[in-house]
Amino acid sequence: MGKLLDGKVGIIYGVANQRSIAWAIAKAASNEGAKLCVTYQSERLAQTVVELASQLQDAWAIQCDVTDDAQIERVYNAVDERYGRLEFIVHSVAFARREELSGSFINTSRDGFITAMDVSAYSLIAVTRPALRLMQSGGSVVTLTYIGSERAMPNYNVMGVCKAALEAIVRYLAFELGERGIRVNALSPGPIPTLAARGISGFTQMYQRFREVAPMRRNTEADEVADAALFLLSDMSRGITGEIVYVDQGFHIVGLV
Ligand code: NAD
Ligand code: IMJ
Repeated sequence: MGKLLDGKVGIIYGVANQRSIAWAIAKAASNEGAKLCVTYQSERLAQTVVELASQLQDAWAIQCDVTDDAQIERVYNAVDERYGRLEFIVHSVAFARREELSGSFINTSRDGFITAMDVSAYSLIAVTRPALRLMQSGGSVVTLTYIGSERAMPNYNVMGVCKAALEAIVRYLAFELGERGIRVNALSPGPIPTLAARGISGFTQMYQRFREVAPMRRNTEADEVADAALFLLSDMSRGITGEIVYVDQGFHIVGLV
């Protein structure tokens, strides 16, 4: 009793390993009493993610490539069968071809643009629409964005454009789903050394620079992103929708970096 997400049913998209922001959110949500379905992109990740999910109370893992509507439908059918309802969704998914994330933005290919947009922006619509039938008592949808959506940053390139689209999608979904009691928000963390960040050219340098210029003079931790997610997923944030919440040690307010 008294837990933030007691008895709520949620789906978390985008667990790849123990470093994933989605995994930090899964752990935090589970500790607050949520029943969870965590999803992973491909068979290659199955063993890791099934093993991670087994560490949680009342959680199971299922494969879902968010570019495939049939796989998304399968996830909701499984949730329907098990619980018959859904209270929240966490969308923590992004992908662009590696060659689009270095070098000149002007060389972004048509194909690379479409792929990145499909996986990283459109998928929020794709996973929200079929969830509506299960969200009869309202709900909360949370996605993950990055400040590269509003500021031009080295190497972020097409992903910056995708995050700008994603943030606009958050507002349009919030606008439309508000009357059903469904809220839609985004978290915008500072750089965290996950699979999606390590190995990116210049990441280590900018990770270190971040700590020098952010008002709080330290890096962002996945656990503090997860705690902010708990707020957005719970009734504590019942008056908030269409919002972008920065979990970045104040980095976004600084003018001189
Ligand atoms: P991560 O690599 O652990 O997570 C990204 C996830 O996207 C992976 O689980 C991957 O399997 C999944 N994915 C990619 N293509 C997919 C597809 N077609 N179908 C289903 N899943 C797919 O890295 P992360 O840092 O935890 O990233 C999670 C989210 O956080 C992303 O949206 C990312 O843009 C955002 N974010 C990350 C940082 C950071 O510095 N790490 C900062 C701000 C925002
Ligand atoms: C990613 C690229 C360039 C600069 C970057 C990042 N900075 C940060 C990230 C400064 C913090 C991480 N980030 C916020 C992302 O959204 C990453 C998305 C991403 C990462 C990869 C790496 C592997 C790959 N494709 C990817 N697609 C999206 O092949």
